Amino acid sequence: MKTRALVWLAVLSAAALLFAACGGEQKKEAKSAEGQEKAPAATIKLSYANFPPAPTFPCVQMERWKAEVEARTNGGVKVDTYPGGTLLEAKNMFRGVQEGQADIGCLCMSYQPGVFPLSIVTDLPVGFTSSTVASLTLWDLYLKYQPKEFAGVKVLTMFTSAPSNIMSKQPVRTLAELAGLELRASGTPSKVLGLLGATPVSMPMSQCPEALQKGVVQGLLSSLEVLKDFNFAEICRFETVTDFPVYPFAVVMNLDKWNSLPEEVKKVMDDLGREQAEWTGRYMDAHVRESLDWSKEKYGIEVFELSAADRAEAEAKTKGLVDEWTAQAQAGGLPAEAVLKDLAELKAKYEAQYAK
Ligand code: DTR
Repeated sequence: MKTRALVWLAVLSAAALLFAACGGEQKKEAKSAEGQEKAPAATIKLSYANFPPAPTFPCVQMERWKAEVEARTNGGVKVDTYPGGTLLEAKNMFRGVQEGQADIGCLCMSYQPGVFPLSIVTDLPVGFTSSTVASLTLWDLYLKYQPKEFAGVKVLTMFTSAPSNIMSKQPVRTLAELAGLELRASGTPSKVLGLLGATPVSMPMSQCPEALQKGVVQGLLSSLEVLKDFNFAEICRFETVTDFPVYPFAVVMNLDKWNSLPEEVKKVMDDLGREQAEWTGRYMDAHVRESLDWSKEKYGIEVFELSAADRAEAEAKTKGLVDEWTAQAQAGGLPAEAVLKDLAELKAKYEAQYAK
């Protein structure tokens, strides 16, 4: 009796499976017959790696991109996000994506000197005053020059941080007070600090909380939203607005993975490239203001502005970095002068368009 019941159960389950499978097929056919191309039949799963913790701006923009892609493909694409270096770390992000350890990765170009010889032009001291302007300038330069440093991947979007300012455990009211101060930075912003007499300690942002806690550094040079997102305001009670360089980022996809995607999915992602750059810039600029208010309210931080004389001195001392980049880029066969000219024109165009 028991055996017969089991046999029936098996027969019924097999029939149910067969029915479901046929139903699925019919559903698929019906869909394409109706021309509902938007929702691919099978869900495409993509992994997206990021190096800093979830509340920070590179991850906030990642979640926004995920939501948009999932919605615009009617759930045909599912993006699994990995913040906090859980899949790839800051320095192996680019290689990891090329090798397929993650389908998509968000990288900061300033963390890998020499790897992005053209795009890194945006982390020079060229006077960006907002992330929106710098992000759109970077994206347009990328589209125009299609630099071969990104030939091994599909670039989904680019954006930058807001201009860098000093956050410190002790007051830095003047350039003179920078002398010998150990500050965390990276890439060209580190060189800026060195030229101004500070002692730059280079490392990705993800290592900064520990370096601050352990006293390896007395502060950092970055955009001010980290006061809130990393709670740095608790330890760095003094901020100096210097408007030093921005840090450029790229979101890249493994090329084989990209080539395997259906055309309608590629279109959704291509359409998002510029939009995402602008969205991130605007989010960043607004979040810097919010973070400053929050830090004043919660920790009573003090904010200093560099004097006009100090600003002029900083500019004079660091403009050699632009010449250095120009010489290096030209030696590498890049049209450095044209890139700088375009950068200045784009910056002016977007500054006119977007009030700070
Ligand atoms: N300013 C760069 C980039 C950056 C700014 N905010 C964050 C937050 C999380 C990671 C990176 C960044 C830097 O200081 O590394």
